[in-house]
Amino acid sequence: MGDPFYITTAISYPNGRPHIGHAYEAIAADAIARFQRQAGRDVRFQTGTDEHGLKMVQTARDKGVEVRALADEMSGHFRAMCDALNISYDRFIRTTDPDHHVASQALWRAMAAAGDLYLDRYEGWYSVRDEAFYDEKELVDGEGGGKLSPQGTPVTWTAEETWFFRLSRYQQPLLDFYAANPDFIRPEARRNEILRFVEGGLSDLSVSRTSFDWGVPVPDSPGHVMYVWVDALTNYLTGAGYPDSDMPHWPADLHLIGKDIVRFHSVYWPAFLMSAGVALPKTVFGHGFLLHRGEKMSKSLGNVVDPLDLANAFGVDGLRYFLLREVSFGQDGSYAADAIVTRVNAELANAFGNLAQRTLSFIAKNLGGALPDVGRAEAADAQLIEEVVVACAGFKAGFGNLLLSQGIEAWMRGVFACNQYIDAQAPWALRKTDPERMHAVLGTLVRAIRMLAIAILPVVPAGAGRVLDLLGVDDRSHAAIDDDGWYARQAAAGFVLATPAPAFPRLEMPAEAEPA
Ligand code: ME8
Repeated sequence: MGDPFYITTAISYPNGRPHIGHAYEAIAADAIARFQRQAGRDVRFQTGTDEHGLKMVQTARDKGVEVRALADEMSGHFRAMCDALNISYDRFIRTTDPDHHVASQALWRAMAAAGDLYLDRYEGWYSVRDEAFYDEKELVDGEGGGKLSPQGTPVTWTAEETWFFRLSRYQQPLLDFYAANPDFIRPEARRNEILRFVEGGLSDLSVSRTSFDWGVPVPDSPGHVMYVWVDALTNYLTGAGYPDSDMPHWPADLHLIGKDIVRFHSVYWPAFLMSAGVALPKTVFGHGFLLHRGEKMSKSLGNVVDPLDLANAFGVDGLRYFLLREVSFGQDGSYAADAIVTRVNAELANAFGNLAQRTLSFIAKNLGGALPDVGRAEAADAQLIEEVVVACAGFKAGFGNLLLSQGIEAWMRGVFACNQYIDAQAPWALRKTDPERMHAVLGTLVRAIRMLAIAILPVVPAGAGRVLDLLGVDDRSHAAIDDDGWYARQAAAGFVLATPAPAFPRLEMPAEAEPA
């Protein structure tokens, strides 16, 4: 086993069904997890649901159901979404899981033992939608004259006895940590926001609630449940085995989250961990928001779509490819049905899918499925393989550095090189005129297709997997991409190619009543 790599998504509030933003985060994390597995890392990938807090309590009350029943039902939808989208999680955690309560209470006790928790009265503003406390100075005026959080959500005045965490103590340690670990908060714009926020001074944080009881009980403090973000953040440790001292996957390599919750992950979370004497995660990456045709999703605009409807309309691979290719990772991105169809058809169906389909079905039909022998090689063949090697290396460099769309773009250059090569070499025409040369060209294409399919697996695992199944490729690791002996071995073994079905079907442009 290689070095451990622990990647997590945010855990979602199951107060409603998953939306495309949740799907986007899961897909991005999954592609990174799959990529790291190919690189030989011992990957642990966790996602799940964040089930405590006032938002859950209020939603259940509004719906007239038990909060646990709401959590069970909606958490099931999140898990089903992950399964449908080919998300290769190792654990789907629910914060109602018993081991999570154990971990949360252990972390609490460690912070208490460090002298960082004290009882006092909290009076201030709370946003139930954000599950966040805000300072008066952060609030903005709403249209009706009321106060809103900086995220634009309603705030209510709360006053209750609560436990406080001495966050103020951690201002300097956090600033020192950010300075020593420039990659802790990414991308750069998010890092700058957080630096400014922490430099502005930190107030102690209210970390328990007494006005409701749906949460993890505070140890030895009847009537108090933990503030939902305390137990929510602890999910990452629960998944690593905390409070067991043997935690091979801790510290986490990557917490992948949305830009709205970077503060919780890069200020509160490392402060809790410093207090408890637990190692800090390596990177918090705040991805952008997904907008529908440039507009925020909202129930009132009626543009909230079920990600499963999108997957049904455009295919799981199509949706995955579109989101990772279209959105520059870290920035906001926009989606719409016609943009998905255009992108998927141009790049997946036509450029790559057709390349594989034409080449492999020609071999199946005209050579009885036997891999073409070496034929008569020309400089163009070696040059194509070189371009494909560079394209795959570009993909790896992009994904290794969380520049996902750039990685895919580099890969696409390899696909385009193959298509130019086909046009220039015209292998189908060589069948009658120069079969020896045709063999060399087809063999070169098979080698290129195998490399490109292995590289793109994390993005489109189903379709690329089908191409590799067809070619009988077992080893799909990064090391295998550069193993140019594969072709000769496979041909010598007498491998026979079956007639392929298209791995990346073309999509129809939706009628005017588009699903997205
Ligand atoms: O914040 N586009 O849960 P959540 C992209 N429970 N990403 C989006 C998005 C959009 N339009 N809308 C939301 C929570 N997200 C907490 C997290 S972690 C210890 C606790 C992202 O269900 C959002 O940024 O509101 C977050 O990363 C994730 O979806 C879950 O959001």
